[in-house]
Amino acid sequence: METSSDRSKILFNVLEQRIAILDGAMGTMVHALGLDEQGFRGEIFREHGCDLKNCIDVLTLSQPDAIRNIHASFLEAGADIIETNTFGATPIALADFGLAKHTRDMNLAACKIAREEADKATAQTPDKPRFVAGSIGPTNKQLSIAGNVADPGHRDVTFDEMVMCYREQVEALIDGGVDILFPETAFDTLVLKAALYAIEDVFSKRSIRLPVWASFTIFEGGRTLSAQTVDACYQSISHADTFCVGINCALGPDKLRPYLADISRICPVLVSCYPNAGLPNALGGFDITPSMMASVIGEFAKDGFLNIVGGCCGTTPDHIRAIAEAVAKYPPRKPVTQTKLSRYSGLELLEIRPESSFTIIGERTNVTGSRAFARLIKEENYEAALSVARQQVENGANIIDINVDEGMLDGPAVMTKFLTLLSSEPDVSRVPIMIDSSRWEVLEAGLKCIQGKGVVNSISLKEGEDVFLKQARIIRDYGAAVVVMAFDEQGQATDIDNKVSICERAYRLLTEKADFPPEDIIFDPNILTVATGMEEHNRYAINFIEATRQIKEKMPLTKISGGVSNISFSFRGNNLVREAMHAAFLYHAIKAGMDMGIVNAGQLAIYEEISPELLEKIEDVLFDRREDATDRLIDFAETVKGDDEGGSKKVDEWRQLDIDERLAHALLKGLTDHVEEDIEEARSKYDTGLQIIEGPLMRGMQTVGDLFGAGKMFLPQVVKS
Ligand code: THG
Repeated sequence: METSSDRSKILFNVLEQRIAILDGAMGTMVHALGLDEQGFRGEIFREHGCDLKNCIDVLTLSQPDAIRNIHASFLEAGADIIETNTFGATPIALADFGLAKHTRDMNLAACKIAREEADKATAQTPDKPRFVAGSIGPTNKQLSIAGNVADPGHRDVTFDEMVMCYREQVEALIDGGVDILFPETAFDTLVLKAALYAIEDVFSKRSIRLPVWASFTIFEGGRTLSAQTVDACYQSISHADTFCVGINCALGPDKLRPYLADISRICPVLVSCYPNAGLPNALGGFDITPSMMASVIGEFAKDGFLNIVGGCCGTTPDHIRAIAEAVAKYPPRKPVTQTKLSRYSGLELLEIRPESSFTIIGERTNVTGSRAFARLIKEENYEAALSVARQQVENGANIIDINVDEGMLDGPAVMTKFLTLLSSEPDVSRVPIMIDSSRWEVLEAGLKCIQGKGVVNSISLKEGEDVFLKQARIIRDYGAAVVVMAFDEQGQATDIDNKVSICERAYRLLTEKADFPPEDIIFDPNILTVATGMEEHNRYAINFIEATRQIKEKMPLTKISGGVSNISFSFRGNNLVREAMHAAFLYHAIKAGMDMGIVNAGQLAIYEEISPELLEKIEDVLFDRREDATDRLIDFAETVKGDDEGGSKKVDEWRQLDIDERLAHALLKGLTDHVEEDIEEARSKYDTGLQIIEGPLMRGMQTVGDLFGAGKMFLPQVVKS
């Protein structure tokens, strides 16, 4: 007897040879039958307590021959793969029709009908084997989008409930003998992640695997309903072992083109597309004819975008026949080899390339790191707490770190609430999320709330290898990247060798035993406080920087991060000195290979702007250059106190400079307060406006370019300038 793994081999063989054809729309074909309420009920559900009209899935049980005929007509039209009639056959979706308890029989019966028809067609044309894909729809519930706009923090279901629901369907589909598991028409990536999580869970419990194919749907602007871009969406599910990813339904074939091109360009697995025949017209019909559809899809095939193609809403056997003919002469797309880069996503993709500038992780959304944020969270003023996150993103944060670790708070509940609310704020949730906690329950609660590919901050070898690996595998199952602290059973690493060897040990475990891609690992070799007066702390900055250099040399695909504000805790209350220390520390750490850091976005000083006197004293401390370095910095710090509100306004000293220098300074710092008076003054000095532009302004821009090039300015500062 042929087993499912034999059939997988045959399927992959076909997909190497040619573009495979998926069937068309079940719903459209059913609609054409013109069934009334009694028709949907059939004999079996004659007495059922609620209306069943428009419950396509129930027809598997009430009108099995109708479903069988639809499969047969698509197979006859040339489909290589047919979908089981199970799009809505999950307990959650079936509950609307009072049919949840029929989930298993419905899925089993749907598989049986599809299997029999596919096998019959295969027997008739042995050189064209046919396959059955178990259709898994998005349900009628969302996880990333509020069901009710008036209550953006509420969800009708949890991630765990969604996983449970999908698990039931997946088990039945596997028992029913499908060749492919096919979560499709995903419009909320977190729901898709739940389906993939359930699939993986069933696979590992049964020690089996089947090919998995995921397809999502997009709207105007090329985003999912939950607002993710195509590349961000792919990144969110890139951890899952899919053989094919694609787009279906959506905007109709012609408008899909740019997004299909995007996914085809980045995707290391096969790519599919099965558009609808346009949106339903005023009469409920579809306007795109088989030949129109075939000509657009033929172009996609010609341009090498496709491995599997078919039709969604409104497509009939005639559409499938025309599509099959149009693509027959083109070879299948070749999957691309993706460069190994660290990639994360929120609503948008964040890709860290070798030439990328420093990645800023906003630190303010942390109850232990910000009194203001702590107060807002404790008062449950979530609206204002969200604006702290927004302020970090507006000030250039590429990722936001979220920490609600506080004794009085219910960590998992608060993390869930905050992340759920955050997902309704597209201007904030466009960046990836770093879930920061020292409690595992809080980290796992956070993982269940993010539709993007986020980062877990952090795990370590503190409690030994078993706990470490267990947590790492779970993080991997949710598809997140991870921060690993240089901490082991003996404690926190402070010297260079210890930091490096702990990271190497963690690396081996993660890559060899938890299937973790190196590019998803972020090491944090501990930024510890200097200038504390304790001699053993004097080399903390040097040790971090040197460990960074060695870790990057030994494990080049990994990333290095750290909590930058830790370095300056000795100068609490003196933000001017703290910010200068952060800038100086980062300047050197980045040169050594530090990729990202948790910082107060918007409060980074510019290295070049630190007064030479202060810089010298700071670098004496950072590099342990003299015995009395700490004392000298403390004494000097007394004389240069900035305001404690978090700004570093050097009491408008720069206003004393001459006009050219003032313009250059304002430009460099992005200051607009005095712009009008200064321009007036410049106009009286220069003959023409152009001379001002070509003179002081161009020189200012030149400086900005030079500083950025030398790693002395960060991207948000350049943008502000
Ligand atoms: N590594 C990793 N994660 C981390 C840290 C790290 N997460 C937490 C922390 N360290 C990084 N975040 C902060 C946030 C704020 C401050 C320091 C580190 C900070 N806050 C002011 C203070 O305490 O003086 C608070 C000022 C205020 O209340 O507004 O300095 O190292 N992986």
